[in-house]
Amino acid sequence: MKRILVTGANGQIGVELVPYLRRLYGDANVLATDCRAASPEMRDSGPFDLLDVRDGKAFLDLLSRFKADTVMHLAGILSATGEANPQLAWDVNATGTFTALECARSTGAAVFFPSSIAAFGPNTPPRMTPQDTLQRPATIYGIAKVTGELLCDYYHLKYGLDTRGLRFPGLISYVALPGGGTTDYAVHIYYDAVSKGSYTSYIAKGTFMDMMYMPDALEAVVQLMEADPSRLVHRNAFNISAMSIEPEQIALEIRKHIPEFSISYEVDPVRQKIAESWPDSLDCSAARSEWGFSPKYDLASMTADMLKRVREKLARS
Ligand code: NAD
Ligand code: AKB
Repeated sequence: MKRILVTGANGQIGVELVPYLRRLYGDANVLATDCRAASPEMRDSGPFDLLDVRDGKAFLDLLSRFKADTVMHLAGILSATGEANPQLAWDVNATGTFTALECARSTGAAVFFPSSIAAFGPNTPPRMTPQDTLQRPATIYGIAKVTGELLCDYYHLKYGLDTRGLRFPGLISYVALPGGGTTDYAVHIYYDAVSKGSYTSYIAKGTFMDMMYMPDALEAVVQLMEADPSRLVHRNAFNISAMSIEPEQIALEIRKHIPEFSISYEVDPVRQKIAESWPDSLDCSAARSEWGFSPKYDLASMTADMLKRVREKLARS
């Protein structure tokens, strides 16, 4: 990777991935794009252009003009927002991914595709979910993610495009708030712990989902994209996770830092149903053996860092 175009750069991942890539490859070599205007920090630290990923002509123009060798295709509508507007979710997530791949086919750029634990469904084996297994997701978001995974395989097989990707678990971070997903509770809990000392969870006690701290996710993206292609058996849709957790476990960990912290529950049936259709835990052995996936943060170290960073952030605002 030398020159990278990032779509959906203003989102939870993009606001951290773009600066991370700019530090590694040079500010001028990472073009951030989004359909929404950029923050001053994003705009001032390197090139930014407005791009709706459904606009193939504008996409190809930008990709060609920037001479990007890699597209990091982050633009998307997350699971809960997707269930509220399935047509929009399909349009952005599936049509947008097809458009990204078609543009990359025209220029020969490599493509990074962020799939999700949402690519699995209620009849997928839920514990230690294998890399290759049954995928019949029950959300429009998950259906579009499986479509993206299959399209990435297809563009590699048919056109030789260097397509790679990860199945992200819920990502926990303090820089930007998450954008309408089911796993968002695992970010909100830290903000409410610091600002209110309590949290009301929309996900029920005992509902396990995979999660990962953002620094590990950023490292995994670059590790995969820089990996020796001859070692990649799967190429795309690698299961990755750092922890399989449920709300009470996060609360317990927060109490080690804020003893008076309390958690209560007002379960949202829509997001609860989505959460129950996703795996409890993933088998990440393919990612470990094919490109050395090795996350550094567990629940304890992530919680300590999240509470410190959120405290600093809220004190500044
Ligand atoms: P986000 O919702 O925070 O950000 C998505 C960004 O895409 C936003 O800035 C939005 O403005 C932009 N966008 C939406 N429609 C667009 C369009 N038509 N054209 C261009 N930009 C558009 O999402 P995120 O958390 O940063 O996730 C990025 C990608 O990673 C998504 O594809 C998501 O499905 C995937 N992913 C995220 C997580 C997670 O926990 N954050 C987990 C698994 C997969
Ligand atoms: C969501 O909850 O929609 C995302 C994801 C796991 O894909 N965080």
